Amino acid sequence: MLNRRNFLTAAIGVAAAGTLAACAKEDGGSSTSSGGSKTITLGFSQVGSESGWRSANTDSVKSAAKEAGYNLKFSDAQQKQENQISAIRSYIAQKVDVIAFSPVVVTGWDAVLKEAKAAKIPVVLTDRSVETSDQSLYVTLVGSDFTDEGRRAARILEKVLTKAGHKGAVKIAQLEGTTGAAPAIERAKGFKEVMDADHADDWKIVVSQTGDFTRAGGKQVMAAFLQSNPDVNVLFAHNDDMAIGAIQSIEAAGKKPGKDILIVSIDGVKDGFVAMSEGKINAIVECNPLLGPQLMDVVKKVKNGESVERWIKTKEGDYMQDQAKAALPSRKY
Ligand code: GYE
Repeated sequence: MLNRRNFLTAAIGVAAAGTLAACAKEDGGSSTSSGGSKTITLGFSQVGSESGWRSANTDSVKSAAKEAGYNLKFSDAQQKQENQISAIRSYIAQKVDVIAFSPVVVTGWDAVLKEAKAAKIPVVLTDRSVETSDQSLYVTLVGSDFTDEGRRAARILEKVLTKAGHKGAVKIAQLEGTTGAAPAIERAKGFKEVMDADHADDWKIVVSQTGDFTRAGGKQVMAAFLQSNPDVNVLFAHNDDMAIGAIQSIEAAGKKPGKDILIVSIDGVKDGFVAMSEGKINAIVECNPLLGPQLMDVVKKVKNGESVERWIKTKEGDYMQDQAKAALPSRKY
């Protein structure tokens, strides 16, 4: 049911979609490039602007579209599924060539994706996946393997514990990403898989809650964790921004992040590397947000009717604290 707040947000979404439609006229949706071939119009619905990762991803998409000479229609859904649905509907109405979007949550997309299919507009998922029984509703996913990132986080925590000379029970607090989002579900799954297989006796997730992938969320939830579970000695945060927020609460509680509470997070944004070089985050599993160039490539292929792989994965690495200072200057996001 729509409560008043959601209704207002939905109304704003519709208004935004209307503006998009108006812009489409202005920037000429079906212009022709100098070479005579029709310019590709791409409608892109972004999740929001919740994290450093997301800002880097948005910049990458916009600059790659510009570089490729596409007509990009971009909208920010402010982490609201209903805003994404209205944006996609507006792209269908504008008859864009290809729709790409990074779905805020995994479920609830079938109806709008069927509308895109009926309009013969191919859909490319970027960054996050959806759950659907009809695989024909999207062409491909360009993005990371989040389950593997969760596994890598557990493996790197093994190294962090060894390095810190940690003895005794490992009491883990987990800051989850947005509830129902692919990276939150799959990172938790991958981490737990390694934990259950190899650390059933010594590791335990004592508290776990969503911080919505934001700094404010991480700060607030960590403060509550420290009240309810003052004995946690490890934090696994599903992204750097939540870890950075949590660090503020850990310090406010008179504890040392990176020492009293060992911290592993995912993303590898610049501020994460800064916190790591200051000794406050112990290790980071990289998740690459620079998906723009790969996305533009796929969009062109899809537009030309070429076949593409079902899942185009991104390459990424893992970093320990002692690598942070050296890696920092060359970080691109
Ligand atoms: O890790 C987080 C962002 O979907 C991979 O979303 C992305 C995640 C990323 O908000 O920082």
